Amino acid sequence: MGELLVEKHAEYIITVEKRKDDFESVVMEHLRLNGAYWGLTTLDIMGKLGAVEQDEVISWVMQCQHESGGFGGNIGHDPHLLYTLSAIQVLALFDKLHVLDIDKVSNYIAGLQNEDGSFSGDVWGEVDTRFSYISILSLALLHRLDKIDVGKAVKYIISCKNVDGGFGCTPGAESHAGQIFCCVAALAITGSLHHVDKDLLGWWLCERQVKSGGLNGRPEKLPDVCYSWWVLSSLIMIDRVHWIDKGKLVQFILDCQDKENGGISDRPDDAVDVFHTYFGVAGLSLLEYPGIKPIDPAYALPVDVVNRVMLGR
Ligand code: GRG
Ligand code: ZN
Repeated sequence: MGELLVEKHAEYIITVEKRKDDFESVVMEHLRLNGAYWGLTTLDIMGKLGAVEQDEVISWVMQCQHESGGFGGNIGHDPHLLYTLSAIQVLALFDKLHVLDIDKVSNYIAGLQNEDGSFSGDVWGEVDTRFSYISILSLALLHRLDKIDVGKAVKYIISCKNVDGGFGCTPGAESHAGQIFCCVAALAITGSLHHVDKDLLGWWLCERQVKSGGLNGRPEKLPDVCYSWWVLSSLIMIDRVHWIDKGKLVQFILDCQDKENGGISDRPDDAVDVFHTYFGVAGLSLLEYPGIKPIDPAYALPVDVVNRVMLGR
């Protein structure tokens, strides 16, 4: 059994944050605010957030805000819910939510709710249960859930439930672990988990574990470290995590580490990236791996940060 190479992963994340002109950074330019959330959350649960120049990050995050109140992926980019959530999460990590004009940001989010309770990701209108989760989580962190029709939002999410117990991106769309995470977490945050058939969904989710110990996102697909987040967090929220072999999943994640240069990949021997490094370390946190801070499966933030923001302690 190997071990989690905390120092190497921290160094990998910090250098990716700083490099601006290599291949990965160029490809990721338009998603930088997402990348910042994944990287910084990983550093925090590994106890390494102190290595980051906090003022620089916050000043850059605030420059990504658009006059509409929403955030773009980088300075000068168009606003979208995806980056707005990342901005809120990064500020929450640093205990800096007060720098936000809370009403302005929450009005932007609330303005994207549609008549049927669903949410569009931005002014262009794409509807997806990812955006329901993002809006609900963002407004919960800002203590502004009263700005939307939560009842209708929940009703829309339930209309995306399938006969296999899972959820898709829109009504009638196939169940996918990523979408299940979004729907289950949104229901958890709004206190609506009674709408989930826990045994049926738990069965579908635990069937995602394959021989190598890894999890896939749909039947017949390859295992991928990111499902250690999407599937595992969902199983925890519905109290069915004991239905998978935790030891084998820990081993699968550890086998996806780049032992030389740090970082975690989607499956053994592939190239590492910041996203899968988060999914691996956050997955290990959910599996109670020693030395890693607990992460909240619904808020996707360290439990101490969620307690500070939601309970004021
Ligand atoms: C704050 C944790 C957090 C999330 C923000 C963006 C978002 C909200 C949620 C995304 C949920 C989602 C749909 C995840 C799935 C991503 C993924 C691995 C898609 C790949 O799907 P396929 O079908 O790959 O291309 P497979 O693994 O099925 O071959
Ligand atoms: Zn993946």
